[in-house]
Amino acid sequence: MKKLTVLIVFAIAAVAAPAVLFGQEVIDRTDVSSGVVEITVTSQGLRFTPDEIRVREGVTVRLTYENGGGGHDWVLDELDAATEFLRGGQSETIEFVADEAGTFEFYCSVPGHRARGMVGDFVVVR
Ligand SMILES: [Cu+2]
Repeated sequence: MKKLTVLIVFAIAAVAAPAVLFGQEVIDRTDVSSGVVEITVTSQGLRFTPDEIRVREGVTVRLTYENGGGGHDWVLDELDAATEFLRGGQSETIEFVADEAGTFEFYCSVPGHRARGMVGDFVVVR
């Protein structure tokens, strides 16, 4: 019986580990339908956390990118949003309007980083 419990714990850990290792984390602010939504994104290595951001169409997004290390930026082409290139420990707050519904990819524009997974989904819902 004890062996079975251990097995089950390992099975759960195996399923949950990728989400933890790869920073799969969602910020859902679709509860806010007007005004300003404040969101903070961090990065460690080549991973953004959260890597999924959900907001409602029409809100103003005040997004702070806190760079946890290395040289990176945070770019979202479809909504004309981008930080400057930031060094580790630097942060920048930008504001933009989520004026188009859809699922868009945000990414780091440093060569090679997007391809290596420094991306996330920015979801704008109606
Ligand atoms: Cu980067």
